[in-house]
Amino acid sequence: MRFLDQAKIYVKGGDGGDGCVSFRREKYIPRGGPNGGDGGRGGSVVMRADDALNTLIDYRYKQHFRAPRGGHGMGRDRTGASGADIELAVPPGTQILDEDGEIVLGDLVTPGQTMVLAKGGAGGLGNTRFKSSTNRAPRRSTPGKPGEERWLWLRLKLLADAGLIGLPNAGKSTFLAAVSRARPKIADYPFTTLEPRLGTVQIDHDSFVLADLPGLIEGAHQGAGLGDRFLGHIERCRVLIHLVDGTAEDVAAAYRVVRREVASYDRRLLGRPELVCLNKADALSAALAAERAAALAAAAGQAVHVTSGVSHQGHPAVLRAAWQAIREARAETAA
Ligand SMILES: Nc1nc2c(ncn2[C@@H]2O[C@H](COP(=O)(O)OP(=O)(O)OP(=O)(O)O)[C@@H](O)[C@H]2O)c(=O)[nH]1
Ligand SMILES: [Mg+2]
Repeated sequence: MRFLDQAKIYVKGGDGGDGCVSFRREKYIPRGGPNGGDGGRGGSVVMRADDALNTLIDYRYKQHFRAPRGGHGMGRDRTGASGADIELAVPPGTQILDEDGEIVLGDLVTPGQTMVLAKGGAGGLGNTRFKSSTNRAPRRSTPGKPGEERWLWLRLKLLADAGLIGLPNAGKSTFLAAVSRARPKIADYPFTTLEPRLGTVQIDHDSFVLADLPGLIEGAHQGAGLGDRFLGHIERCRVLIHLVDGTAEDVAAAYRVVRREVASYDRRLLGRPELVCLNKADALSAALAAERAAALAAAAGQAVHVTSGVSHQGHPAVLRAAWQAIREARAETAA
């Protein structure tokens, strides 16, 4: 399994408008000269990197993009209108590959960067263009050129630095929404999140990519719930942020279920840096939060963060700790 980071799309530039055959018709001038205008150029399909986006998920639902055609030329030397370009927004870091997914045609790295995917066709020539000393009344014009068309693969190289794990309903999507511009679906029932979602988190002057993952239940490694479809994703995260719903009676048990599933999938994942959070603290009294945080810390064998996706309590501290751990993990991989 991989993140939703590739998509195949079809793009077509607009066809050019046709050139026009027309002659001047004026009173008292029996044979007016040619005045057919040129066709307008077709619109192009342009791709633009937009940092408000972080997945290619939109391109799973809409795959075909056609720019409008150019207007046809008209009499009285009027040129047809150009077709407007259409712009497709993708997250920075998107690569554009050929139809076979083998040749990289372009790389949109910085926000605002653009690339033309399919040029619109040139407009045809009107008969005015064919006037010559030997042919004063040409009946000739050319049709517009067809717009370029092709299939392309989009691939997003973005990998999640950190992943949110926990039981269903622990508040993972709420956490991601609170700390990034991502807008995952949030609802009060288990398995709201069916696909991983990525968000870019800004902390101080740094940023990292955080993945919201589907909830995990007992037996997940054998396929229960969304099962190992989900577990494969956490392999790609350098750091795990483990949210435990603080309103649950037994937070230690909730923590252990998730750890057991992670371990059954791949024991090596237990060695991943993990930040543990007692979440939904806003729904608890201070005393109860402290008591549950202590129980959770004992189960986790490390200090825990007390957090809330509602009040944002604890978020800066968790994000800073996550960034620190990501930096260390990156340094290790680089070494
Ligand atoms: N009081 C309180 N409620 C929260 C908090 N975070 C999430 N919730 C609520 O808990 C419910 C589940 O939240 P989600 O963010 O969808 O939980 P999730 O972990 O993404 O759930 P799945 O995607 O199903 O695994 C929603 O009704 C949220 O409004 C929090 O910090 N405090
Ligand atoms: Mg969710």
